[in-house]
Amino acid sequence: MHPGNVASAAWVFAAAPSKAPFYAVGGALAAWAVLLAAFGVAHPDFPRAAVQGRLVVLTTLLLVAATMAVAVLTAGGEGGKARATPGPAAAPASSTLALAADPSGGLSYDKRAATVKAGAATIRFVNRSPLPHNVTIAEGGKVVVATRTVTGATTETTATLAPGRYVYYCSVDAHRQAGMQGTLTVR
Ligand SMILES: [Cu+2]
Repeated sequence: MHPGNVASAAWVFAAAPSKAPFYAVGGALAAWAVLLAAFGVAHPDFPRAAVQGRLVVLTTLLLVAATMAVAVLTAGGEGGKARATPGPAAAPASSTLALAADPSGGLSYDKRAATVKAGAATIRFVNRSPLPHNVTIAEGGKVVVATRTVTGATTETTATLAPGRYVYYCSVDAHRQAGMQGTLTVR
């Protein structure tokens, strides 16, 4: 194994969202150890030459280093993701924006931020509260689409959304000012 290959493999593994690569490299290390032990038992004069011995040591060190690197990178990657992206960016984009109003009558949605796929999108709004609410989507102060205003009901509308940063809010009275708003990322 070439050191460069180890580094690139570790990088690829770090991008993977699971511990699987750690088990893969760890498994390779374990397999190598078993292989080495078996070979040593079968060949009492092993390792014969100094070069052979050095190759064995080098391979073992590389595998150990790769295992440790992958362990650190996979652990760090997961922790980093959890810290850096609070919700929307981490979640895979859907073509449906699903929002719900606080059912107990508070002036808020169930999400402070959301992400939808660019293109034809469905906006589904559940309002189980006794107050009238809607979902209005705007980009740079310009309203793009809005659901009907409903009370104790669910409403749905569709829109074609271009990639960008939007805001969603309730346009009833001063609900937006009271906190009934969030950011929408379209990508
Ligand atoms: Cu409202």
